[in-house]
Formats: sequence, C-alpha cells, structure tokens
Amino acid sequence: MSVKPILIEPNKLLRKISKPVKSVGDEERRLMDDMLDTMYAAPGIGLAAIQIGVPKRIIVMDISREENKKEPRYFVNPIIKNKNNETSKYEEGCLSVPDQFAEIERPNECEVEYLDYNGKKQLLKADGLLATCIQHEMDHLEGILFIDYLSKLKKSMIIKKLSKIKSNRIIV
Ligand code: GNR
Ligand code: NI
Repeated sequence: MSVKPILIEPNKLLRKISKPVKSVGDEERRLMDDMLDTMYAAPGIGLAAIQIGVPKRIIVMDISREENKKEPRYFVNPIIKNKNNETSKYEEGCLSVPDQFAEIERPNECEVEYLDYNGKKQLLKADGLLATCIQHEMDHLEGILFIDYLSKLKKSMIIKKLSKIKSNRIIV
C-alpha cells in the first residue's frame, strides 16, 4: 500500500475518459489499496483512479467523519441507474483543484450499480453527501471537474491560480 501523487488541474490526463475494468483481480485491488491510502493521506472523502494517473473506472470513498471508524467504499465500473429530479446544492472541493470550493447543484439522490472490492455486483441508493460524492467521482471518469460547471470567468480564474501554484512545484 502506498501514497501516490495526485494530479492537479490543468493536466491532460484529468480530461481522459477512463476505461471499464475487465475483471476485479489482484492488480485492481492493489490499485484500490493505493487509492485509499492516497485519499486518507490527502485527506479527502473520495478519489477516482485517474487522479493518480490511472484511466480505469475505479473510485474509492469514505464519507465517515470519525478518524477511528473507517468506512471505505470501493466502486468498480459504476453506472448511475436512477437520478432524482430534485436537486440540492453542496459546497464541493476536489483534490485535483486544491483549495478551491464552489456550490454545485446535482440530483440529491441517485442509485448506482457497481462491482465491489471482491468483484461482486452491488446496487446502492445514495442521498446527501454520499450522492454528491458519487456524482463528483463519476464525473472524473468522464474527464469532468466541478469547475466545469462554473462560469467561464470563474473557471479560468481558478485554472490561472492553479497554474501559478504548479509552476512553483517540482511534481506536476
Ligand atoms: O475530498 C473531497 N471532498 C468533497 C467535498 C464535496 C464534494 C465532493 C468532494 S470529493 C473530494 C475528493 C475528490 O477530489 N474526489 O475526486
Ligand atoms: Ni475530485
């Protein structure tokens, strides 16, 4: 298990569409372990594989608040089966868009079908933060970031800031 560097926008890889996983084997489980370590270290409540440069349709998540009650969740090849027509706004952030936050409106409930850590098919009904986070992560699989929902001006200001921060870094 190891902590990997998280890619920061602007980065072409973050715009790639991730590929479905053929089967959940040891290689995928190793990746999920690394993703979870990376997410906890950040710290964040979710992470898509592409954020560490791997274009596979894999997401890890833990929205539990307590430090000593970890509730890791693993989603392989997730598909949204149902989205509520009702929406809610949530202040979102993203580990690939550090220190930037914005209210994003999304369906407040969704149903997602996926394979778990052991490759078993699961169906989950999510609401609240879990629903928000699943949709945020699933956007990553399509190369979409939450700043894409902002006005052109806000988005370009954020990208400009991030470019500046990145130019002072060794690791991109
Ligand atoms: O850590 C994260 N927090 C968060 C807060 C509100 C909505 C979505 C998120 S996901 C984010 C981690 C991340 O970037 N996942 O891709
Ligand atoms: Ni994100």
